[in-house]
Amino acid sequence: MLVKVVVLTGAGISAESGLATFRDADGLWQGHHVDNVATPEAFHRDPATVHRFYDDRRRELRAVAPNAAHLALARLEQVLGDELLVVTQNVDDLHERAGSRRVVHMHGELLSALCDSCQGRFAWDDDLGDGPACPGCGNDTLRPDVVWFGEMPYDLDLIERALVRSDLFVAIGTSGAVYPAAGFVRMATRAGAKTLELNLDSSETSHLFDDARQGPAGKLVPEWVADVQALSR
Ligand code: BV8
Ligand code: ZN
Repeated sequence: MLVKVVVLTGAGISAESGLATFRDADGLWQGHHVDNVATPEAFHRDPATVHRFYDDRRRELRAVAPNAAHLALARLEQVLGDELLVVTQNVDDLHERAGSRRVVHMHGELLSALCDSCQGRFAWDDDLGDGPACPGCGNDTLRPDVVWFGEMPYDLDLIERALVRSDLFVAIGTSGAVYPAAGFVRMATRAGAKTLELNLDSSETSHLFDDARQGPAGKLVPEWVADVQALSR
């Protein structure tokens, strides 16, 4: 019998690919204060600094590859099909590059640009700092298509529908510090789902999970996927 699984991922799943996390010692928030690079106010106040922050991350993304954790989740999708949904807080495209198709980027994507004039969204893998013209309306009002603090995350209805009908909720590589994502474990528990956390060290929400395993995602996720595969044979 196939179980309905929702997997939430955070920066920790991409750490072993060489992408910085946010809160770890050498994390993204160390070099930049959140309020200067990840809020709409910061973008209106100083767009050049915000563009540089995201243009640098977009360039770094080209130089890295999915790791064993991303690849294991893509294999799990082969087994569970539509019964698996990956909800990521990450703006990188490593889940898709690993072969996952059923991925929701609740905080947006680095490889997408959003126009502040026509609200058009365009696949984008180049810098935005030099004010390129919007392919839709021609205005130079393109911004990174990411969800900043104070902005509404994407696809919350779809995510909440999947959570309330889930049998199993798994959080991988996330500190549980940012809402509404950090609240999903409570939503899943209320819906009667089993909950599992796979994280390098304890998070702000570890105590809310039925089972919390600590270690690198590149080791824990393939082990967990192998267990699920064995169960569903
Ligand atoms: C909103 C995109 C209205 C940009 C991001 C309730 C209470 C308190 C505050 C709030 C609240 N509700 C809303 C707020 C405000 C705010 C918020 O949560 N503030 C926090 C700081 C207190 N939330 C918002 O503003 C959100 N919008 O609320 O809109 C609304 C209200 C109600 C309902 C709906 C909407 C929007 C938040 C999104 C902001 N944008 N990213 C960008 O990427 O630049 S957030 C960004 O930071 C990430 O996307 C992610 O969400 C977060 C970072 O967290 P993690 O991914 O978990 O990364 P972190 O570094 O923290 O942790 C890494 C973990 O991995 C660690 O635990 C580490 O141990 C582990 N790890 C490391 N290496 C490994 C590993 N694990 C395994 N293997 C390894 N190798
Ligand atoms: Zn436009």
